[in-house]
Parts: sequence; C-alpha cells; structure tokens
Amino acid sequence: MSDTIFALASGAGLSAIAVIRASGPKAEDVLARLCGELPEIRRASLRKIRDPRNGALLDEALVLRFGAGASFTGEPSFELQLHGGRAVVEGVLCALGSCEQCRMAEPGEFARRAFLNGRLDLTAAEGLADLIEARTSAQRDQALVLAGGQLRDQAQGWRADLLELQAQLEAEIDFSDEGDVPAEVTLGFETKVAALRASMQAALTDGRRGEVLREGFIVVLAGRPNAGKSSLMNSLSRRDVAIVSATPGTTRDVIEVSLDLDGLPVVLVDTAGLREACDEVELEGIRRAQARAASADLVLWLVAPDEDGQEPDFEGVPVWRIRTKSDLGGFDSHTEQCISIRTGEGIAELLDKVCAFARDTLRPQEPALISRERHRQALFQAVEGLGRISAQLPIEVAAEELRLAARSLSSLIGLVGPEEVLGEIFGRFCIGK
Ligand SMILES: Nc1nc2c(ncn2[C@@H]2O[C@H](COP(=O)(O)OP(=O)(O)OP(=O)(O)O)[C@@H](O)[C@H]2O)c(=O)[nH]1
Ligand SMILES: [Mg+2]
Repeated sequence: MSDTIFALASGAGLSAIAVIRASGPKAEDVLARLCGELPEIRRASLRKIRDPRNGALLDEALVLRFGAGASFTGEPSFELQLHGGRAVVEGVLCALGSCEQCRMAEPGEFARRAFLNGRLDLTAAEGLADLIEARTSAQRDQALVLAGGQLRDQAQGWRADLLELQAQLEAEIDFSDEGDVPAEVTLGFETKVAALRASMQAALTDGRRGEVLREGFIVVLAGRPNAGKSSLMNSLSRRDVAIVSATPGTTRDVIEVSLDLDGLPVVLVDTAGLREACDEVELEGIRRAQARAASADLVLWLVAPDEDGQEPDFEGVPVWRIRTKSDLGGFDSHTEQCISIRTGEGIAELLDKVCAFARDTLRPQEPALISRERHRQALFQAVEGLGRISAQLPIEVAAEELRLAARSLSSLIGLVGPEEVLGEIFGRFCIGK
C-alpha cells in the first residue's frame, strides 16, 4: 500500500496563509490525530491543530477534507490553511512526519498519483506544470487549454479514427481469407488514411509557436562592438543588467532578461560584439553570440553611425537592421530605422514593432495544440507511419502501421509509455504539486 504524502503547497517564506496538503490511504487517520473530530467532506472548518505526540497547540486553521474519488489525487486527502509563519509550518510538517506511513512528498508526487489514478492524462498534467510556471497571460492561457484537455481530446479523436480504420482492414483480411494472393490496401482506403494523416500533419505545421510561447520569444541584440547593444538592453528591460562602456568588446557573456510584453513572454539577449578577435575569452563570447543569434526568433542587428557593414545571415532567422545613436546624426531616417538611447528616439516604436512581430508569430488568441517536443515527436511518428500506407500495400503491413500510429497517440496521452517518461514529466513539478 502506498504511503500517505504531505507537503507545503504554497510558496516558501513568510506569508499570511500557508497551505499544507496531504494525500493517501491514511489521510483521514492522520487528520483526526492532528485536529480531533474530522470535519465534514468538502466543508471548510476551523480546527485547532495539535501535535499528536504531545498535544501541543500548533495553530488554529481552516481544514478541508476530500474523499477518495473526489479529490485531486483520487485518494483521501486534506488541506490545511495555516498561518504562514515559519514555526507554524515547520511544526505542522514535523507533526505530520511523526505519523506512521506518512512522509514528505517528492516533487510532482500529488500530480503523479492523480495521473496513476486516472484523474489526469499526461498532457493535462503537463498543462498544470505549465500553468504553475506561466509568467505571462499568454502562457497562462495556453497552459489552461492544455490542462483543460484540448490535446488529449484531439489525440483521442484521432486514435478512435485509427482504430476504426484498423477494424475496416481486419474485416477485409477475414473476407479475403480463401484467396492465395495476399490482400492489398485499396485506393479508397488509402484516401481515408491520407485524410486522417493530413489533419494530424496540420497540427504539426504550426511553426512551433506553442513551444516558443512556452519558452519565450527570443530576441537577440547583435552587432559590432560598441554598436549600443548593452545600452538598448538596459533601456528595454528598464534595468541596469549589462555593463555599458565606450571600450569596444565590453560584453563577453550572453546576458538574458525575461520581459512581459503585453502578455507575451519575450527573452531579450545581449551578446558580445562580433569582430575578428584574438583574445580567447572574447572569441568564446563571439561564438556564443553567434550560436544564440542562430537559434533566436528575431535578431536586432544594431549599427552605429560610423559603420556601414551589411548584417550577417543567422541561418535564416529574421534580422532587423537598426541604426543606433541617432542623436549623433549620420543616417537617413527615411530609409533606416533609428534609435537613440540618449534622446529616447525610436525606442517605444521599436518595442511596439517587436511586440507586434512576436504576436504575429505566436498568435496567442488561438492557442497551439502542441507545446512540447514530446507531443511533437509522438504525433510525428504517427504521421510518418500513416505516410507509409498506400494502395497495394499488403493489408497486414498496413494494419501494423495503423497499430503503431495508434500506439504513438496512446503514449502522447500516457495510456502506454515507459516509467522514465513519467519521471521526466513529474520530476519537473515543484514539491506540493
Ligand atoms: N551618443 C550616444 N551614445 C550611445 C548611445 N547608445 C550607446 N551609446 C554609447 O556607446 C558606447 C557603447 O555602448 P554599449 O551599449 O556598451 O555598446 P555594446 O554594443 O554593448 O558594446 P560591446 O559590449 O563592446 O559590444 C557607450 O559609451 C554608450 O554610452 C546613444 O544612443 N547615443
Ligand atoms: Mg555590450
């Protein structure tokens, strides 16, 4: 039988209220030991919380009890809304730890139990993890859609269609049993498979916007040394994060700041100026700058008034050329986009343009179905398998491809799959979730 687990579910540190939750077969016994008479199920009740070892009063708290089958984990559970002081929280955690078969939860263990008890599918669990980590409103909205089961429902729909096609094929195998010639896939059947495959493929052709929204839209500030990259970084992030100096080659490391641009998560990245350098440290900085730019969603190529070099190609990443230090003159404001940190010229406009571009790419108003590499891989495998089914393929081979494609979709929602995948997903949750 599994242990009863407990954890602080609210954030660490001083707070008005702290929530400790517990779940497992002994939850009710444990709760009775802490607060005496059990409160009614799902009814907030004020109770004195005592240490079961010596009866010492630890706090007076709101207690919520959930029955098996109607709790987050599917097990008997309870939550204590305590006063958030450190001694209160530590005292209650210690008291819980003293109860038999009761131990601190591992990260994600509540969610893992919910999954194992069929309360959540794997994609919904991932949605909850994303919801906890969401820093901006667009990330929150996407996480809510995933947690709400959009991907699960779609995957189950596709899986049902696959099983239906499988049944049709099997009927044909039985029907052609007497013949010597192995039965083959018909043109009509090929068309049905192709239609299903196209609907899955459409979900994959999304420019990875779900992943980009989850991880942040990456804007790299690049240019020659002294172009004004770090100055722009500080100005856009409204923080003094990067050292600015008149000495070319000041920035060596990659410096990142996360911004919330009108609900969109944008990661600004300041980099070392690109030039022919001989200094080993600077060379490494330049190598990192180039790698970061090549994996960005947008590069702002900053050009000082005294330069006129062409912007490099960063492996197809969109690059905007921006003239800096416009207060010094020497540019054509009709043909060039200009900014000045000194006068503030062009900064608000640039920020608006970046925000509009990110919005265009991420399209947060229509959340993407896929937001993780794991989802993409599973769906991709199913699409690949269906792509191998064509007219005149032996029916047995086609049936096996359909079976494998259905299995990929099952792994997506967690109906089948190795234990490592669960460890990978739930291990990333925080303790208490
Ligand atoms: N006049 C003027 N000077 C600026 C402006 N922006 C930056 N500077 C100056 O240009 C110099 C270089 O600025 P940085 O922001 O450090 O340039 P960088 O591109 O980060 O340089 P590296 O880190 O060496 O690659 C500093 O002396 C800044 O004060 C501007 O808009 N106008
Ligand atoms: Mg710099």
